[in-house]
Amino acid sequence: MPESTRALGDVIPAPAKVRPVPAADFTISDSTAISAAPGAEQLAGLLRAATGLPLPVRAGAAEITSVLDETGEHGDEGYALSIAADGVTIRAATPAGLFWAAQTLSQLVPATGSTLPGGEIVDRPRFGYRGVMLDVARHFWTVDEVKAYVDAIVQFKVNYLHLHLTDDQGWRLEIDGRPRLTEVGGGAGTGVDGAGPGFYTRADYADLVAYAAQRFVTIVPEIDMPGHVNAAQAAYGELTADGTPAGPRTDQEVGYSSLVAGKEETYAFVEDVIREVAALTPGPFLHIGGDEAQATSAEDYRTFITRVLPLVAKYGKRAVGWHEMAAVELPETAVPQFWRIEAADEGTARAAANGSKVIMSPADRTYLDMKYTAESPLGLDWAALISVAQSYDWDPATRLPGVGEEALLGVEAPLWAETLRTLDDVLTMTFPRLPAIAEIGWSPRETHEWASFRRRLAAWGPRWTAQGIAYHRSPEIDWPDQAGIG
Ligand code: TNX
Repeated sequence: MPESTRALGDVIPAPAKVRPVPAADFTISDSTAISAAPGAEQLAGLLRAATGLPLPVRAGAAEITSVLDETGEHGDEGYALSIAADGVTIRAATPAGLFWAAQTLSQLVPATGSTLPGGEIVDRPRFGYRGVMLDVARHFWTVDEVKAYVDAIVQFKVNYLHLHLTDDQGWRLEIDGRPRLTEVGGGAGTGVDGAGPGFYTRADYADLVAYAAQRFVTIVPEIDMPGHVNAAQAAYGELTADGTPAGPRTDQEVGYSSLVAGKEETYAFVEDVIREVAALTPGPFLHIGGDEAQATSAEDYRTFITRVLPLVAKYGKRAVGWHEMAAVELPETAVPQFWRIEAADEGTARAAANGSKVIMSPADRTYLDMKYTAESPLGLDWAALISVAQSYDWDPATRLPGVGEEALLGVEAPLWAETLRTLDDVLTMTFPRLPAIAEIGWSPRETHEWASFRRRLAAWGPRWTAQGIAYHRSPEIDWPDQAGIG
């Protein structure tokens, strides 16, 4: 039986504070209006989609009101939501807070009917960085596909989208003055198995950045270096040791390509790219990769990273890098992103002790490209098989010795694309594991409970189906629309 009223706490990520008032339910009807206020059109769009009701936005009295109260105590992204018999009020100090409140409210619309559960939610995130990474290099995803992905992830209050723009098999962002990067690296036959060609023009990228920003998602562009650069070396021979352009590569090997740390052409190239990417990116972060540089000597690696970090700062950005970057002493503003499966990492701990904030992406918990089970048709398995429970059952603040709660910027779930070919593939690997990571990033540790998460997650089955979002129907979850199937 589809439920006709949801419980006030039936939201992912779990809200910080929930106080139900059972007598105070509010039913949205065809005469309900939304007050003209910041974010009203986005709120109306969400509630219209969830209820099918007209919900006009109008000036003056209305049953659903939002209030931007900059003196309020909700922080950068928090909000208060009050549902009473005569209407709904949301308050936040920022438009982002109002937007996240709107996501919460739309999740409280039941599968049938439009009665919202009475009471109050006061909510704010545990971490300021709740990210997901999309690999657009191993397979290119169009602007429309990435926009659809943004729409899917914001429902879980994910606020950063890291784009892995370059790798051995492709270069996906047009760079002024370096046209061959995308002519060669984004052309036909690029991507794993040659199956993922394409690139973003500057205008495409700006369009994506703006679309995400309207939904309070900040793009983090990654230019992976000094390894993972075969596509760049195929475009420009000056980037190889002997000056000969590399041949294109479409296999899944890693660790064979490297920029040349001892060549000035390398840094002229890197500066051109960083200047361009920084200029196109309003967000504070620029990711410089730094992973799996097996073809770079340890000394060259340190030389390279030490030269590149100040270039990122020169163009006004904070450097993020895979945690190998912490082989050099990092400035406090630089952010190592831990991605391995080992129980400890000395470099990351040292960076945290020096004041750097860390992004947690342990591959055995957060990697959305890992198979769910040995039978999963998509994905890899080098780090782990990751069930929904496995992606939920960890705490970023106890994952690495020396990297506690205070040292964390937040969490991110990377989705590598070697085995993915369609947007449905991307969504199937993302859902339902991203909601687990998003809850770990947003919700207070005290709310963390598998039985509760599992129950709340089940309600997303029919909602994703209605939204046309593919997801993995993991047998760990009692999907309500599974009754009677097979
Ligand atoms: C390791 S994770 C990589 C990527 C691969 C991924 C596949 C990381 C920083 N590097 O090059 O795509 O494994 O899971």
